[in-house]
Amino acid sequence: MKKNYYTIKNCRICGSQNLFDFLDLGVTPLPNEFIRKEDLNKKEAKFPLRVTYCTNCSLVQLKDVVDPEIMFRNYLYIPSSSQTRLAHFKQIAEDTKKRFNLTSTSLVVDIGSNDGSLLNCYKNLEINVVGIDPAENLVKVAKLNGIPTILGYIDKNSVRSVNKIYGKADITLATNVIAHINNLSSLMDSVDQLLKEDGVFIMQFPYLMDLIDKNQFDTLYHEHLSYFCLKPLMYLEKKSKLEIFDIERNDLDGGSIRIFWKKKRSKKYKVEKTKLVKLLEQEELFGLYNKSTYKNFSVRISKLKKELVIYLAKLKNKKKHIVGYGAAAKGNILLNYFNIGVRILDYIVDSTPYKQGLYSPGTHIPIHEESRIYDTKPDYLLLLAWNFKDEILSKNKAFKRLGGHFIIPNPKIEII
Ligand code: JHZ
Repeated sequence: MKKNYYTIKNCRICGSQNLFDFLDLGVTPLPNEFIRKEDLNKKEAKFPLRVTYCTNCSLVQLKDVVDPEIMFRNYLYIPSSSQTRLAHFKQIAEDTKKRFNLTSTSLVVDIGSNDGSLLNCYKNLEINVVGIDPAENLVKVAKLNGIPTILGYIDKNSVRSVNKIYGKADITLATNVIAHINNLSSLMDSVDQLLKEDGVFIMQFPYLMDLIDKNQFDTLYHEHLSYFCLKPLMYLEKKSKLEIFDIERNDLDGGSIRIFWKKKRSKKYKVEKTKLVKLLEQEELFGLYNKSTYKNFSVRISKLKKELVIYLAKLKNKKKHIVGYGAAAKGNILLNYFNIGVRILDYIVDSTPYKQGLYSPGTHIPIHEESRIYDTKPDYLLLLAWNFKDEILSKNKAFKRLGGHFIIPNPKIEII
């Protein structure tokens, strides 16, 4: 059988071989490969999940690269399953419209446009949009929602199609997708081709400082090849035709960062040098450029695993009923790494219609719609989608009133 992953020897940004392996999350199924009932007895494909740190440019990255065709052709995750994310998208559209003076003649291109939720916010502001996405099922949905979308990855072909049919872009967006892309130099070349001379590239992703600080180990999974702070992006900048001119941090997904790029030859936007230098200093002070930070992180994760597993076992000894909340990819990583299966969780609830009726990868826990918790009234809900804690707690006040509790797994175990 063809091997459908390979192991890197060099850093994906700077090429250095000085890689320090600091975390091994085992050999696990892909966290978005939900299983149909009739396939439960079939052998699941599993892949190593090892994390390494480049001591040269400070990029944290996966050692093992799974063929993207396996992960992204049919994709069950949709951003529109959360009101918090949709509100954040609306805000991105309004902010960028204002800041970059977008009008009805402007073009916004979204890389990894999924079901078109983000572009829909621009469309509502009467701005022209086009998406690029490799998931056949989601491109269909986006088109049905009136969002023109090109099926494919960001590469020469998709860029040529956009340029030919829609022209050059004022704004190119990449929210939560840069981590999925293996060849980052080629991405930067493609974006350079997409943009107008004074066009802007905006990328957003969960920020490494937050990930380490808040023990978000479960966001480390096969789809996410890189975990960025600013320093490695400075290395990428040197090799690219684009440069960073601004940065903004926000609270989405447990702490994200937005990076604004422009063409090096464009003089339209001032480079916020002081801001960039300050963040690099903050990263250094926090320890993002030290091996020991990552070693300590790995020790904290082992401790967290022990504590949560013991806590859940005690609840089960007391015959308590526990249900998972949110069949997030990150949740599946936690369940597999902590070995939490059907003996602990009765089922998982999730608001995504595509996930309901399926089973969680590796652990084979059934996934139901959210209302089921009010039928079976479990004692505890293990919050797997912890990044939407506020939204989920606020819509389940009735569960609390019934005497139920939430277990929040990180940054440390919290019972609400
Ligand atoms: P959520 C995905 O990761 C995959 P996941 C991807 N690789 C990525 O980078 C991040 O997104 C950004 C459910 N839910 O968004 C919906 C409820 O059931 O954290 C989702 O299945 N009820 C592209 O999968 C899950 O939780 C609710 O009220 O880790 C959250 O998944 C809410 C708010 C959510 O992404």
